[in-house]
This record gives sequence, C-alpha cells and structure tokens, in this order.
Amino acid sequence: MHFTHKPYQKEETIAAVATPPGEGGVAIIRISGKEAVSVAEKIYTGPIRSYKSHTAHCGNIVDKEGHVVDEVLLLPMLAPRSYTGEDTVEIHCHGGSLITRHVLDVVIAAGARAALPGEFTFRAYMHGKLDLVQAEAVQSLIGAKNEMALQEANHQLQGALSKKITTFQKELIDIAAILDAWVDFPEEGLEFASLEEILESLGKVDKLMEELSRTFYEGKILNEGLSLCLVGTPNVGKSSLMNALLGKERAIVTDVPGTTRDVLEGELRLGGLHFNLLDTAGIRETDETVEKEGIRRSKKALEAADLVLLVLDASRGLVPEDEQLLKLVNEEKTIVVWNKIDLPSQHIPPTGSIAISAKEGKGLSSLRSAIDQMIWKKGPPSKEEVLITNARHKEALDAARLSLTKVIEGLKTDVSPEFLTADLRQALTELGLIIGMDITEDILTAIFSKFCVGK
Ligand SMILES: Nc1nc2c(ncn2[C@@H]2O[C@H](COP(=O)(O)OP(=O)(O)OP(=O)(O)O)[C@@H](O)[C@H]2O)c(=O)[nH]1
Ligand SMILES: [Mg+2]
Repeated sequence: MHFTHKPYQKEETIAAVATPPGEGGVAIIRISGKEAVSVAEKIYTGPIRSYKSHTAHCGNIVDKEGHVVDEVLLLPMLAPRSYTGEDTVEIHCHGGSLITRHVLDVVIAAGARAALPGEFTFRAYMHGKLDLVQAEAVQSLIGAKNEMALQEANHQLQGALSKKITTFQKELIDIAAILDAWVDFPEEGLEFASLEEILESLGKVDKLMEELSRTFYEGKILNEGLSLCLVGTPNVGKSSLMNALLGKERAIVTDVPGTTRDVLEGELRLGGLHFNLLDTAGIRETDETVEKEGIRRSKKALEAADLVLLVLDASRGLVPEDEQLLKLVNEEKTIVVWNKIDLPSQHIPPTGSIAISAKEGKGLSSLRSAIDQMIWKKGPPSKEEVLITNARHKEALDAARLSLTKVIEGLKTDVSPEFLTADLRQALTELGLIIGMDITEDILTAIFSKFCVGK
C-alpha cells in the first residue's frame, strides 16, 4: 500500500487572506508556493532573500506605481518548515477590510493566484504534512463549538485516530498475505495460520472497528450538538421552561392554551455541550387551521429530536391527552418533566421523577443533570478516548466492516480464497480512504472545498 496523491491543482503560487473578514488589529495574507518569495520580493521594500527563515521584518508593501499600500510585518517560512510544506510568506498588515483587499490585490498582481477554499491545507496534505484525518481535524478545530469538541479535534490533529486506522490496516494486511499465499498455492491449504486463528484475528479487528464506529454518536454530539425538543399538551408551561432554560424571554407565555403556534428555536449551552432547544405548539385535538399546522410541526420536531422533554402540569394532573402523548414518545430519548410544583398539586409526581417550577426556576439543576445522564448513558467520553466525529469516516469504517463480515462468513462456509482476498482488499481500501490513501480527486475536492478560503 502506498499513497497515490493525485494532482488536484497546479503547482501555482497561491495567496489569500488568512484572517476572518471585517475590521481587526491585524490581518494576515498568506502566500504559498515555489514563487512565494519572488512574488513577495516584487512588492516589499526589504531584502527578503537575505532574511533567515521564520524571522519577522518590518517594511512597506508597494504597488506597481511605487505607492506605499501599507506598512507591514513580513514573515518568510521556507520549505519544508511551513504549514503547507512549501515556501510561505506571511504579510501581517493593518486589519481593515479595504487595506487587506488592497494588499491581496498587489500580491495577486505580482503573480500569485487567489487560493481556493482549503487549498493551503490541501497542500499540507499533498506534501505529507498531514494525513486526511488530520486535515479534516483542522476544520473541526476551527469550527469547535465546545471544549470537548475542541479536545477531540486536537486529538485527531495529533494523529490519534489515524494511528488506530493504521493499526487495523496492519492487522488486515498480515491476514491478506496469508490468504494470498493460499490463493497462489491452493493445494497446500492455509499454511501460515489455522482457519481458527485467522477467524479469531479477523473477529478481534472487527470488534475494535465496531467499537470505534459506535463512538460516532458521541462524536456527533460533540461536533454538531443535540436537538432538545419541548413537547406537551397546551398550557403545561413549555414556553415558560424554554425561557427559564435560556435565561431570557424568548417565547411568548400566556395563560391562553394554544399560545405557541410554530416551532421556536433557541441556542442553549449545557454541560459544555451545544443544544438546539425547540419549543413547540401544545398538542391537542383541534379543528383550527393554524393550530392544526402547528401541532403537525410539533409532532415532526418530536420525532426528529435527539432528546425530548415531555412537560406535564403537576397542578392539573394527567389528562387523557397527556396519557396519549406519553404513549406516543420514544422512552429512550424522553425525560418526563412535571411542571408547576409551586402550585398545590393534583398529582404527586412519582418518586425519582423530575419536578420543577418553570415560573420560579425551581428544580432546573436536577433537570439539567437528568439531561446529562440521558446523553452520556455510559458516562462522558474520557480524555484519552478516540472518537469518530466525521460522517465520512463513519461511512468508510462501516463499509470496511461490511467487507470484513463477508470474509469472515466466507471463511466459515468454504468460499474460494480468491473471493475472500478481494473482500479483504476492499476492506483495506475503505480503511485507507479515511486517512487519504488511494483517494480520488472528487472526494478530495469535496472535502477541501468545505474549508474556508485562506485555510
Ligand atoms: N404557577 C406556575 N405557573 C406556570 C408555570 N409554568 C408556566 N406557568 C403558567 O402557565 C401558563 C402557560 O404557560 P406557557 O409557558 O405559555 O405554556 P405552554 O405549554 O407553552 O402553552 P402553549 O404554548 O399554549 O401550548 C402561563 O400562565 C404561565 O405563567 C409554573 O411553573 N408555575
Ligand atoms: Mg407555548
């Protein structure tokens, strides 16, 4: 197995603004490629070629007419000691959007090409500075919305996931070699290991791969957050609870049943995670057109949600509509919340259930810990655990497992070794895709085009 890095873009020198748009203290323009120093030389007043790599220098950027565009700090980073692995020059200019644009224009007029999204990281990948998992981790690192997601992205950037995948590959390559020998000399049978030994090794790898694949649930929680949907019959206090959790008056609260007509969304951070909190219209039988549509949307949101808070009114007690809702929801993702416990109760909530007063903000901390427990059924991931956070990785891992299962089943049912080696190779190819081996240009383009320009 070897890396076949297919050419994706030409060997041109590229440039882009690497800092976010808008006003700021400084903006950085990054130039990368064989001509990076020559391009910078044409527009900068100092003797760049005499500078030591990785040292900063102060000078002016001038346009073709010799007008000073900006006073800047210039930082050459020569190959291979740069992010892209190519000669790179960074220009730190004043952080206004217009001045940044002018400096970039001058750089481009001097012979660089405007970089495409993710092109710098793509080059880092092409020059073997990062494998594909690590390149994707750069993107996750930038987009991390919470501490745990950041920690996991860092983990992957340092190669923890790549190492796991390579270990699986190594094990499978060893088995492939044994099966290859069997294909070449079928009359001699399995020479270097017994069938039981091979099955055992394959089973072990498959189990580890399954475990890794299962971490995607946690990975997704970290990266994308969760949707948390408030449902209940009218007037039980869903909107009041939304406001209490968000700490602001996001939703309209009145004593008129059927106040909320549409699904309302709010961003919530809880226990270091990111939630999309949804308040919905109270569910009941109605002929009113607008309310009916609202209820249809409530039910849709209820189904799609990762977690559901089913709100009941303790002061009123259960009504038949509540009972119907209790039957409708999926228990595994639902927390029943008894609200209005500040009022005299018609119904004493069963022991151990969550009892709150949205109005007075009582019981919210026990609700928060119930949410936490529901999410991390097995406890939150440890710092050392390697998680899958990317759907592409999950798909490839599952596809590899599918091929592996064929090999295992085939070995048990005396399928001809040629078919087994083909399936095993397929499993290896799928694993390779994760870290960027034998990957096609289309996939690479799709991955890197999601990055921002300048990264
Ligand atoms: N005493 C008391 N009243 C509450 C509590 N929570 C909500 N209420 C009151 O109950 C009424 C309905 O509250 P909402 O939050 O609008 O209820 P809802 O479930 O969103 O209602 P719909 O949008 O109509 O489905 C309002 O008068 C609230 O002030 C609570 O914890 N205690
Ligand atoms: Mg409401």
